[in-house]
Amino acid sequence: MYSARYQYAGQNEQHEKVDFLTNKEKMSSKRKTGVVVGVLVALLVLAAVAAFLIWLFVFKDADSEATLSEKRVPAVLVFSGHMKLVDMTYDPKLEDTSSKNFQMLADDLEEILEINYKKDPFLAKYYTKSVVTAFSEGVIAYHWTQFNVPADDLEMVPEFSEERVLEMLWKGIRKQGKQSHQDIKISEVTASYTDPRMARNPRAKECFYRLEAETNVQSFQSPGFPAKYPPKSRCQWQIRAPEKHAIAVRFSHFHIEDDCSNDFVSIYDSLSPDESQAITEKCGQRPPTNPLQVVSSSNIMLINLITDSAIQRPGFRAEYNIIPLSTAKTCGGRLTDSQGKFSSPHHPSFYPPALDCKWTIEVAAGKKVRVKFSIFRMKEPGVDIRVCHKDYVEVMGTKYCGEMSSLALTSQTNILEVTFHSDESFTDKGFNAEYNAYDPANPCPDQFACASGICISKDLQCDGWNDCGDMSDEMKCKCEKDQFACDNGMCKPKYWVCDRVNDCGDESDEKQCSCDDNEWRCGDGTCVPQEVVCDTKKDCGDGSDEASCKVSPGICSDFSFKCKNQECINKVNAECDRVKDCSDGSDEESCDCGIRPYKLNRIVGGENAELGEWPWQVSLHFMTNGHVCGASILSDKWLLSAAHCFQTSNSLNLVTSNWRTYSGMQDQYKQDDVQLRSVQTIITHPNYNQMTFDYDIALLELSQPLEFTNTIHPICLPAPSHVFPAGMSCWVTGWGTLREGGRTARLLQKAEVKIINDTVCNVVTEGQVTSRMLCSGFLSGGVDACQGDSGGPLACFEESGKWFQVGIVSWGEGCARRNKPGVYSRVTKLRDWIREITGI
Ligand code: 4AZ
Repeated sequence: MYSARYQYAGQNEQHEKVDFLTNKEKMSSKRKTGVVVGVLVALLVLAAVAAFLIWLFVFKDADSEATLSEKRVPAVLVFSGHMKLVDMTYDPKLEDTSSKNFQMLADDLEEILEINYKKDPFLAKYYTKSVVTAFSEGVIAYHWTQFNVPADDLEMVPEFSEERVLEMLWKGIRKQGKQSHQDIKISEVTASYTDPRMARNPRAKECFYRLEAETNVQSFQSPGFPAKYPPKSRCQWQIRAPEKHAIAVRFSHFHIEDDCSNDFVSIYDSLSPDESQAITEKCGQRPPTNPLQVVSSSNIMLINLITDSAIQRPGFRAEYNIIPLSTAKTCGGRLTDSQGKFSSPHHPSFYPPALDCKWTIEVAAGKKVRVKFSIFRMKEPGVDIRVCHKDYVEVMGTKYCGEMSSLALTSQTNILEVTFHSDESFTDKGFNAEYNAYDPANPCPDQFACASGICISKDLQCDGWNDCGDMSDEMKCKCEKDQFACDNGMCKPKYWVCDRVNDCGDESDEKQCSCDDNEWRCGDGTCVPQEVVCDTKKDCGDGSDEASCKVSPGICSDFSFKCKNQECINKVNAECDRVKDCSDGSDEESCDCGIRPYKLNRIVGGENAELGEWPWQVSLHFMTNGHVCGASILSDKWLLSAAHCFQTSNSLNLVTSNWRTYSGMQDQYKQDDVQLRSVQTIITHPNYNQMTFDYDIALLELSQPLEFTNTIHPICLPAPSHVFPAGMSCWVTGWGTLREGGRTARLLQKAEVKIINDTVCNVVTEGQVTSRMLCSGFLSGGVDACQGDSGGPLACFEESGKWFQVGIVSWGEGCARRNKPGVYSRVTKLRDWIREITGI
């Protein structure tokens, strides 16, 4: 695969799902230290608590479909936090919940909490219990308190604000000296709203673990791992380290249900599940290449596993150890070499909370500094990335946060300062950066200097493509004869005009293409009379006039989805869209395809695919030649590939025993979890034409069925009526050569390409495409499939949440050449033949 493109933020990226609980996003997460905030804030918090409770008890109740008006459920409210005890020496025995010391002090504090809460008649009415869960040096006591509000009093719920609870506690504690327990003095107290599922009583010892971290790596795992965690788990791990140490935890295996509101793991930089000190909350499945790793800011950490009764997954296994606090919190420094690298603390692990670092880059006088962040992920719930009021990187007075696939900055002088700040809650992977000194008089020797300071090849200037990321390479261009002059001054290839893609950015390349009032514009840009639309006859070359017709059921055209019972559905892309359209349900049958079982880290730059990212991709090895062609998984027994991989001048290519198929592979030199299968039958299309590459399709029947795993899963096949419009972004994958005549790739490559309008395709291929072919790529060149990618899939992600195979890599004039896009076999046109042979 050839790929010379630079990826920009927001360009059709699919970001890793953010796993924070949605209800919590609405919650206030500011650390409360007994300060009573203004009325306005109190009202906001009240509204947030009310919204959460309504969600929790009305919508979230999975076991009941009844609404609040039909069935009122009592509310359980929990507030958790910590108290600082003064004039008390810390006794390590307090760490053992079964020790006398723990029990006596916990009992006293629980009593103090109860007395204070009960002084407020309102809180007293609903007060249920207070529990002290742990102590740490300081002396800090961790606590939570539960209030039960009966169903009849639900309207009282908004009265429970963090401010009210805190005010009551604080008032009582100030007067504490005058009451019983005079020996206990509390100087600070916090309490914030907490998910009741996380309120655990360590004295009950049910799924509650105390771990002592040390230099040696130790491990722990969720109950039932690697089989399944139990339903309705409420597990807690309190991890401690010696003073002046931080704790590092790495989840080597992590597989929790995908829906974070049901099952999740939450990690705290505290011994209390206090939202204001949450490090992260995660669910889903993570491949070994993207493990979850976290570091605490001090010598304590709390990990919770919460599950419901619906779906159980294997859970997790984690390794933990200590790092001296001096190492854990050391970051920043002076960088004086002319080039170098630096990254956020502990990257790619999550950086620790509450940390500030500063890097001062100083290069030779007269030079300037260019910094490129290749990975940038500092994402937090409820943060406006224009303000970045929580965690951020600051360069030349601008704060950066959120997620960016690339960020390049240049200095004004020979010195550049980069500061990093993480607050007390929610951390992330951070960043990886590279810098180099450059001469401002000649910032990019033999290259084009973008306004942002980065350098790109001169050939990319004025090629119609935004290579700089800030459009500076496409401004002030003199358009060539074969280029279209956009209204905004840019030049684009003439072929891009009227292809339904807004290439100029100001729509000027698509403006002149509208049809007359009584006409309809086809997908390929041609105009047809309005009355021929939805007349069950194909009038547009691409059939788009019949693609989305809501004609009466039963009327069948080439563009209808045909149900098994012969019924016709006149709806675009009806198959596997999670809506049952056929009365026999056949449009939603066999839809366990086109999904990625692994949750992926999609921010990694470059074009290497991640393990499990394309689980239908197969590598075909021929005799002793190693990888020669690609294929895709259709079912446990059938692979789809290109006929030209088998029908060659060499008859050995048709001998099944000469082929080996590798599924679940990412690295050609690694065979872990890869399934090797031999081929039982090779079936090439009877109409395959070696001269024209028409009907370039082959089916391989495997000798042994595949076992589907996280990295091995079939892709969905589109129905013959499926429409993939021009301009749609799809992905081609393979181990093909990285440039024309080059060597095949060791790691699976991915490239984003666009479906090209059929008329343009026909022009650029000089009429060589048949209706069994389609073009995809970029007319400006730079990204394409290449030798060795043949037989592999061109996959498009549909709104239904599934990947469909639109094409099979077939041919092209060279690779990634200007105006020479890749040509693919058109799967929709060959769909019926696939069904005939395989029954799929
Ligand atoms: C090949 O030789 C080949 N640029 C595959 C795809 C393309 C070119 C050549 C498309 O297998």
